[in-house]
Amino acid sequence: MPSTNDPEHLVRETLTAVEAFMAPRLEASLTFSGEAAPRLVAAMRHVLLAPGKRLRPALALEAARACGGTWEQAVPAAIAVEMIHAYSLVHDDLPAMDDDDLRRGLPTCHRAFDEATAILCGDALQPLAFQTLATGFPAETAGEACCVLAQAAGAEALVGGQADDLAAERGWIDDINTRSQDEQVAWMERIHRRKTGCLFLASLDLGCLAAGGDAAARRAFADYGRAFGLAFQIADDLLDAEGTEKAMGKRVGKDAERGKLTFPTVIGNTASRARAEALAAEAAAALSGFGEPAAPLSALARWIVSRSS
Ligand code: GRG
Repeated sequence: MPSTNDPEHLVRETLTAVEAFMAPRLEASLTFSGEAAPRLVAAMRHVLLAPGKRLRPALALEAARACGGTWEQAVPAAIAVEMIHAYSLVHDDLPAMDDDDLRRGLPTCHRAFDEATAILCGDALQPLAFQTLATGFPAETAGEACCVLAQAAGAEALVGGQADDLAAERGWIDDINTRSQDEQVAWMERIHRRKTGCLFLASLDLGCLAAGGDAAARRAFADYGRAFGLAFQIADDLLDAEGTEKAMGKRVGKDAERGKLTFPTVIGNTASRARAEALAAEAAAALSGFGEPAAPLSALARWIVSRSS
């Protein structure tokens, strides 16, 4: 278990430990004994085992630990949220959506395989995530766990946020670009809360649920998660504007290319960075009552706004 007072070192240690802990478990989650199609399983392995940061598993595992539980208790939660995240990346990269060639430093799923296989790969990861929760959580909490993830992945969250984001980009709704700065900021926050934030919140909540965290703990993690999610997204916008393809393992500069609203384009780079840093501090403060066990999560909130990938 990571143990240091240097926040950056603590994050590096935590993410390395999460990766080492998760890798065999993610691999095992794709073991099928029946009739899964080999090309489909190869695509699922390509995306789920690709080198991501594993932020969502880290949130689930560390929330469980901060609630007095163990990483092991939160394994089904950590696997399930990474499956939903991986599917969303595969579908987001498709020609019908973002049409990207590079993801996590590797060819996107439809490039490595083909478009139909990539669609089916996302389709297969989703039910597997819910099966993982249904079979991995104790019977008393399995239903709630499935509901938490379903809400975060559905029409009012991940998919809804993505749909509204596309609608704005493709001009299917009023031109957002003509609205006031305040309206544009509110619009971006509403998109990001659903498209990115809800899955972070679900990761934390499932970790708490796995460890038997009480209602007060779950509320504190929700406060952390809301601030963390927006800070992450603002930092992601800044990285798209300022980062490199090599460091990011994906194409950068896409937002500007498409004239898309982002925090840097609406409020500027300096104000965006200041807002992200304030949100990171707010996230860390939300967990102050948990003391040392929440140190990795507090450090992670600060790190996501200073990261380079
Ligand atoms: C297709 C339903 C559907 C949703 C797509 C994931 C997503 C929603 C869009 C991807 C585009 C994007 C840049 C979203 C916001 C930020 C984000 C989710 C970045 C990727 O997450 P990281 O940085 O990725 O945690 P890794 O690869 O490290 O896991």
